Amino acid sequence: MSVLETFAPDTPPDRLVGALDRDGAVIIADVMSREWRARIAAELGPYLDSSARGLDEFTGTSTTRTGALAARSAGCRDLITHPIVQRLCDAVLLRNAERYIVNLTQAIRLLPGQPAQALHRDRGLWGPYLPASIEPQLGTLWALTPFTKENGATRIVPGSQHWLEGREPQEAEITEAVMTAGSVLLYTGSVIHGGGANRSDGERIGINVTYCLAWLRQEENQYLSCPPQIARSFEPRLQELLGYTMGGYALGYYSPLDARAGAPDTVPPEFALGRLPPAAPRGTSGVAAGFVPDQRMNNLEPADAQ
Ligand SMILES: O=C(O)CCC(=O)C(=O)O
Repeated sequence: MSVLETFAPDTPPDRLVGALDRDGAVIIADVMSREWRARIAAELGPYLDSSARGLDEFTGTSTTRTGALAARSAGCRDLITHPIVQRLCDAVLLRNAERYIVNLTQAIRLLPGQPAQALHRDRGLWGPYLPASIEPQLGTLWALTPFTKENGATRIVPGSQHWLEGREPQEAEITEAVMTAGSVLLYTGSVIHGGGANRSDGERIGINVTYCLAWLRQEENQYLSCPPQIARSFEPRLQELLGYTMGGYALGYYSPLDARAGAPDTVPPEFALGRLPPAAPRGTSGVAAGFVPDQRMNNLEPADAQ
């Protein structure tokens, strides 16, 4: 019988990382307060109500999915930057990249009658091209409602991130991420999992925020879901996580269309938010990760780039 470990929020990060490396998933109980959950529920309520059901079996014909959570909910912004999650993303994702970024933000609401989703690995998103040794993603699923066996708690196959492609789980190898409201399930992009069946008469709502290596394409296009005019008011760490920073040397620069003659034409994304990257104080030529987009950048006020 397979099980998933549940930890208290004050568990030393090394223990959480150890369990994540072993099982591919962990639950941290009761991280989000009742007030925090109520705030998110109030902020997202109108969007959840207007979101259409999925069009196919995988997305769920009795499931609604609502994105753009960074733009739509301050409560979700605090989930995205949560220190425990950052610590685990550091441990798992910085093994294969200089940075990681938000891959998607999605409120997943399983309505009564939603059948179990096909088991899958999220890394399939990027096709078969990544070597098995590279873990591309760490996902979080925050329980806005309790997750129970009856209402569709996520099904997980602990340890399956180490399996060879093609091995199918036996029923005894599958467990459910049963957790209280306010808890969070963390799971890697390589572990086999899927939404459970909602056999209850209530809704199961999870806030799914996943993070990927900064050199991969994001599943949810954050520059469209959360464009610069919205992202510019966010704290710098959140802006970086959404992708408004260089992903590595030369990765992610842009050219402001209205730059003046003589001004630099290749600048880091922070310029679109009206600021310089932290690693490039005025008077120096480098930006984050050492990229020198254009020596003349020092002549450009960030405000010019809007
Ligand atoms: O809702 C869940 O429990 C998991 C959903 C999922 O894995 C997916 O949609 O890819």
